Parts: sequence; structure tokens; C-alpha cells
Amino acid sequence: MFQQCRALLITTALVFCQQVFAHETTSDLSKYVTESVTVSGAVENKLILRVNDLRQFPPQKVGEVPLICQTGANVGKLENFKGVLLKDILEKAVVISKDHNDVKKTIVIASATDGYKVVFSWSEIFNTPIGEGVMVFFEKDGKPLPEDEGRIAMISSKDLRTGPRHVKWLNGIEVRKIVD
Ligand SMILES: Nc1nc2c(c(=O)[nH]1)N[C@H]1C(S)=C(S)[C@@H](COP(=O)(O)O)O[C@H]1N2
Ligand SMILES: [Mo]
Repeated sequence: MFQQCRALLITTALVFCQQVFAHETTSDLSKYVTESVTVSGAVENKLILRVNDLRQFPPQKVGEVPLICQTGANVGKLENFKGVLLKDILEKAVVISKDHNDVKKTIVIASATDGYKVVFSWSEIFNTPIGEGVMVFFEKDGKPLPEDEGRIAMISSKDLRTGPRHVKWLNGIEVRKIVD
């Protein structure tokens, strides 16, 4: 009797644990999923862009980008994705520049719902070849981005190590002049 009870208790506990962990794994990712990205800070037009708004910008299609972590480890690749240039989004938002030299002191902060943030400089985006590879993307293989990075993400495809500025669950683009 005691042994049966013990077996029943252990089984119940195991089933309960499994359910809790299975649930956590699913909800952990779904809670980060973004439906829009806000462009704010030193811009003339604040924008809130949903996937359908992003589709209004000139489309960029990319075949393949290897994902390399900051440590040098290869962590996979991005394939057949579709998005738009960050440059085109910032041109629509219009970066505020009161003085001819203001943009040279301006940065762009891309942030995600899990608290992840990366920065770009205005010069890097508008005055180096890197800018041609900085994209906000929303489709892979013709489908919306899955929960592990979607529905909106970012990549700087010309970086040497592309992992760090692959921002999953992108929800903010903030423009900030950081020195006077
Ligand atoms: N939102 C968000 N994006 C992120 C990260 C993160 O922690 N949060 N980590 C980055 C880093 S350092 C790398 S190497 C890749 C790792 O992608 P993976 O978690 O799919 O392997 O995502 C990048 N994008
Ligand atoms: Mo990384």
C-alpha cells in the first residue's frame, strides 16, 4: 500500500513537472513575439510599423547569411528571407539634424522584447557599405517569421560576425544624438 502510494505520488509529480516545463518552453518564446516596431527619438516622424507597413518599403530579398556568434562559433544561417533596409525606414522617419554635423554624432539603437539591444552609428548606416546590409525582415521562405525570432527581426548581413546584430523579436528603433 505504502509503495503503491509512493509510486503514484512520484508519477503525479513527474507528469506535473513535464507539463510545467513544456508550457514554459512554449510561452517563453511566444511572449517575445513582436507585431510592430516603433521608430522614435531624434526623428521628425515617429513611426509604428506593422508587417503590412514594412511591405510598403522597397523590398530586399536575401538568399543566405551565415550566423556567426561574437565568439566565432557558427550558430546556423538565415535563408530566403525578405525585408527592407533600415536606411529606407530612417529616411521616411527623417533623422533630426539641426546642424550640418549632428548626424555624425547620432546613433541608432535597435531593441528587442527580451531586453536585447544593439547600436549602429548614423555614419555606418548611411556612409559605409554596411548600411546596404542592415535590414528589418519579416518573412522567411515566403512565410511569417516563427516564434523563435518573429514576427519582426533585424540583421546586419555585412558584419564579419553576424550573430550579435541579428536582433530577434525587434520592437524598437531609437535615434539618439549622443555627444554635443
Ligand atoms: N532578441 C535577441 N536577439 C539576439 C540575441 C538575444 O539574446 N536576444 N542574441 C544574439 C546573439 S549573440 C546570437 S549569436 C544569436 C544567437 O541566435 P540563437 O539564439 O538563435 O542561436 O542571436 C542574436 N540575437
Ligand atoms: Mo552571439
